[in-house]
Amino acid sequence: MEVQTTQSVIRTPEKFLEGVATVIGPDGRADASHDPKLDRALVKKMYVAMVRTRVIDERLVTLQRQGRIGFHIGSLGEEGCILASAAAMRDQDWIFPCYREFGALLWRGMPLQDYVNNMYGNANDPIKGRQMPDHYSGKKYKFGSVSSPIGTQMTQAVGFAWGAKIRKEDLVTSVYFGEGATSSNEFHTAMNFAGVFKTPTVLLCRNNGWAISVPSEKQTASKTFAEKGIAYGVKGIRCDGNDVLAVYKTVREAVERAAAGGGPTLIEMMTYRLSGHSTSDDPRAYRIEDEVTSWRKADPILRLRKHLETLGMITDAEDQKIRDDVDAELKLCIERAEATEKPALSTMFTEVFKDMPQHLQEQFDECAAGPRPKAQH
Ligand SMILES: Cc1ncc(C[n+]2csc(CCOP(=O)(O)OP(=O)(O)O)c2C)c(N)n1
Repeated sequence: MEVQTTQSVIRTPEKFLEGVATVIGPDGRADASHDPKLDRALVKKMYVAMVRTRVIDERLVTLQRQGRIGFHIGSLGEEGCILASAAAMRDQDWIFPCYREFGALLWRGMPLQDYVNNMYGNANDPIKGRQMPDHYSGKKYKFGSVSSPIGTQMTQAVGFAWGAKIRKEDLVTSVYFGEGATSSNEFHTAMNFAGVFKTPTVLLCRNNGWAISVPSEKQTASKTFAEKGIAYGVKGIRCDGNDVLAVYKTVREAVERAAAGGGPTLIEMMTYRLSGHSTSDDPRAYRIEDEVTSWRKADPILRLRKHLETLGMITDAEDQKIRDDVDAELKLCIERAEATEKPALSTMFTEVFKDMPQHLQEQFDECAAGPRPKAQH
């Protein structure tokens, strides 16, 4: 059956990226005048991480469709801007995620098994199933917590950076959000605070064209999202979000500026959400397939692969091995996660307060006693 969409304007990559500076050209070669000349091992590491993220993402969607996990929200098509920006942060810096950034958390060192446990909410889930799948966090990895209400992470990242500045720590924070989140109160609060207090923060707006069913041109009357920085005295820059070298360069410069006392930067990373919003969404109801097809050709993984080819740094066999390796590792993680018991009932009450308050103690006791006997009628 033909599905009627609500979309009227198709944004091809050419249209969407008009005037945005890129580094990797269509032939895969880096523009010498903008090439950040990164260590080749780092470029390869980013590629491997992007492919791993893609393979994991696709498998998690399958698991959700099979009813083995309840939900997944992924980063299909956005791996370039997510991984390159995470790679551009220094080890001591903190990252505050939106919800599509599991690739950044793995980049920071969280073992894949821990992430898979989070998807199952089992007893080994670092947050013990207290949240939905894909609501990860990782203090150990200097990685904030995913929170469902749009935009909350922005004020957290700015506040955290302000605290670090007061304590004179050499620390920068970055925060991810979609262009839809620029319509939230939190965006304006965070931008104003960051501008006034010159916090060392890099605000990473993933402009992926859509906020669920709302196209980005209906999100604002501004010409760009980056220019929103002007009103707050915050530097705003756009970059090609599917060009790993362009993202790395832009973010790294912003990190260095922030660390040197130059204040915050708002970076609009132009990219595209190739999948539905989440596994709960069917984008065929609101967007035209031709748009998606045009963006498949601008896939950040294909783009970086072409660049690696020009450097003689990848072969088909090697590429296949990266995919096979993550596939095998993932299979094992899933097997283990499925064999792990659910968290104990008591975990609903523990680890929140140092001393459990009386009202929670009463609820805990009631829960532990099991179901109440049925009332007699
Ligand atoms: C305060 C609040 N309002 C609405 C929602 C429902 N919601 C979840 S994601 C989303 C769209 C966000 O789009 P965008 O910020 O562009 O990020 P993207 O999903 O494209 O990465 C909405 C409206 C929510 N989670 N929180």
